[in-house]
Amino acid sequence: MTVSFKFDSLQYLDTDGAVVFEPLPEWANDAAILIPLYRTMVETRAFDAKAVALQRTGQLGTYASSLGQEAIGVATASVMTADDVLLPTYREYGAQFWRGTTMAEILLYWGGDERGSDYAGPRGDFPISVPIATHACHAVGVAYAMKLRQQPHAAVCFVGDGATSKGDFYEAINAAGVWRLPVVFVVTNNQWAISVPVSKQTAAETLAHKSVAAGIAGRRVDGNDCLAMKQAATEAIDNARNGRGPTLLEALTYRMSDHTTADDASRYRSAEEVDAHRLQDPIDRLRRYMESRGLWADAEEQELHDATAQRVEQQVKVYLDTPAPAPQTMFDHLYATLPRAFDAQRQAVIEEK
Ligand SMILES: Cc1ncc(C[n+]2csc(CCOP(=O)(O)OP(=O)(O)O)c2C)c(N)n1
Ligand SMILES: [Mg+2]
Repeated sequence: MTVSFKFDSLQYLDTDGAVVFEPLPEWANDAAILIPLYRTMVETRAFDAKAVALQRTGQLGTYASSLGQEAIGVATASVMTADDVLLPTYREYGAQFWRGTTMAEILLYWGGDERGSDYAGPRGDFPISVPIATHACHAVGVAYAMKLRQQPHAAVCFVGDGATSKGDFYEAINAAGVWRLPVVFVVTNNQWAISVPVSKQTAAETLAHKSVAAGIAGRRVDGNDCLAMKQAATEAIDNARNGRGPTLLEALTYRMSDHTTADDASRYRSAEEVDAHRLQDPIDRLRRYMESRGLWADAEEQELHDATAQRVEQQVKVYLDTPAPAPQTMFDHLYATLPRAFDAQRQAVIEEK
């Protein structure tokens, strides 16, 4: 017996920003909705370029770029309330900026300063999870607490395509399904897990198919189409908040950058492949769409770029002007009470100064 499931991908805009699927959501003509989305994507990209430059000039430890993936985080976060909880990976700055985490905090984080994970803004949000997929289980815990407290909130957990191969991910979607938890797993399918392409990662037809075995809703969306991304996230988060269960939302995109500044992607993929994906750029697509509707023009574009450059510089200054933490603070957040075995090490670090 053969059983098959089909997951279409939601898409409204083609690569020129022309509408290919209707009806559009009502808000798709509303400049007050679209411009902040566009602005945050542009800011995220400007930040990204600056962060890479800081790393290349020895002013940042390492950095994972979100180039080309900006729509996913920004559009999803735009649907969240302050009481929802974000559990990000290391490539979701767009979502974090939308929610109030600052560029300076992200720079501190990649500069190796723990204070960069102590967000002044969204206090309930989780820090960046570099361990792959472990935070999917934390998202289940967060959502379980929301359900227990009968709160109409959602936990939103971002993972990569590679993360969906981890046991933590399967355990998380299984538990989310059986307990019908208010959680959305946004799978950022950027086609690569460092040097491993999705085709070598799974035999599943799509990553959305993984929802079937967990008994949860599955959806695919063009993650470089900001409108489609916002609409799909709206439905998934609304379902979570209103007791209609979890969703696995597979957002299709492409990792335009190296995996991190410690990687050289030209060793395992061709320039032609990367170039082909430039056409899909989420920022260009939304801009062309807004221009075609008379919602955006060159003068506003220039103004935004100037303001963004200033903002990024100001945040870089905050980062560079922050005195480095004392070396012994590396022990501060390891345990509630530091085990005795670490006392000597901590003391040695203090004395070495
Ligand atoms: C538990 C764990 N195992 C291995 C790694 C090393 N590692 C860092 S990133 C990565 C690939 C992740 O790929 P994906 O989930 O697709 O996310 P992307 O980097 O593409 O955003 C791996 C294996 C890690 N950080 N954590
Ligand atoms: Mg990936």
